[in-house]
Amino acid sequence: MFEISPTTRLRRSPYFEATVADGVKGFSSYNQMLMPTGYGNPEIEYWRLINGVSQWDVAIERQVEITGPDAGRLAQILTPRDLSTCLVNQGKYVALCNHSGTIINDPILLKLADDRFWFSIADSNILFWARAVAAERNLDVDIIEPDVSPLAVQGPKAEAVVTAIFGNWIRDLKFFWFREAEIEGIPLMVAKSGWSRQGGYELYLMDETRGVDLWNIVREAGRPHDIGPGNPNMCERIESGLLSWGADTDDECNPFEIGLGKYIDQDVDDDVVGIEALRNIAAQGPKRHQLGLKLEGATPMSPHAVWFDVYAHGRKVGDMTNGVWSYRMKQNIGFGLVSTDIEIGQNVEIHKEDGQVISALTCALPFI
Ligand code: THG
Repeated sequence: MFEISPTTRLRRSPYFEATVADGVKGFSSYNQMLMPTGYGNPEIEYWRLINGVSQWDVAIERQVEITGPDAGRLAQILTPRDLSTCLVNQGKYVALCNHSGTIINDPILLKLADDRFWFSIADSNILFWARAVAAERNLDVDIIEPDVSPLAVQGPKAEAVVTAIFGNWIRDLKFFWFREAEIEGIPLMVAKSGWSRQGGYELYLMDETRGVDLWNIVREAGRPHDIGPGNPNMCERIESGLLSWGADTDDECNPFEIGLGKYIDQDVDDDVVGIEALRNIAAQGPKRHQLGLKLEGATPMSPHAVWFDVYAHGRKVGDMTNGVWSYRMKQNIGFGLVSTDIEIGQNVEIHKEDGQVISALTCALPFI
């Protein structure tokens, strides 16, 4: 085996020591940071998320903070979702696209004030992108990566845990809304959100020196509910049809191909980056779409690092972008990014990189 050599370019989360103390077994890299990927027992970690409550170090979801007189203008220029109805303390899931309409990130946008926004980003450099667009458009804004590090509390018992920490107002938070709070002198934003469909909250820590303290507060509050450590869960998110930008998308992927067309408002102003290309794509109809794939066989597949070819009628029709053993469905499932002439309920073949061929049935998303 080999190990990942330390380098200051692979940044550590404020929760790093706490995750090591809790027995983290693997890391991936995301936004030039180490992201925990498991604590040694994927099945226990999965059922804890489905039936209980789990705490995740997701500091890798970095914030791009835009402040200043033109902050709202820039936020709208960067996304083809209409932000005119977004209120202070509200979040929205948005697509960021380049000038060709290709999706380059899928953040949650948090509106902190009329002149202050966070893009809570997926794994691509939006700090550079936002600064470049702002400079080209002569906008009066400041753009930084602030000291903000989310900790997710996910699962059906998350509400009880987070309410025990902060009080009953937690129960009134609407999905993607957030509020500023403090616990033991630790400043944070509490949002009702998270990358699972099991319900939960994200605590946006705003002081990186207090990461271990916050981790331990959550663990203590969660003790009566058997909380344990977890991480963005590959199996649950595929069952639930949640997108992983960069894993399920390629360099030509547009929002209409991956089920995000509902977040593209075609009547936003013409100065929104990519809107002209997106209007054209919408008019012509996308060439690919994302479908579920249910694979034959009862041998759990391991996570794979390459896309598999999807074949139908003896020709390649697309890719299987991610796949996983579903503990609830008791079969291997995955996402297909395939030609739009492949329909729901159709048989296809998955050609793995080792030459193995597996039959699969296409289906609608989400699986569950
Ligand atoms: N939390 C925070 N930042 C993030 C993520 C997160 N940044 C990167 C990445 N995750 C963004 N991706 C998603 C994808 C889907 C959802 C959230 C973040 C999501 N989708 C819901 C759905 O599809 O059912 C709801 C979408 C809606 O109704 O608007 O929750 O996890 N801080």
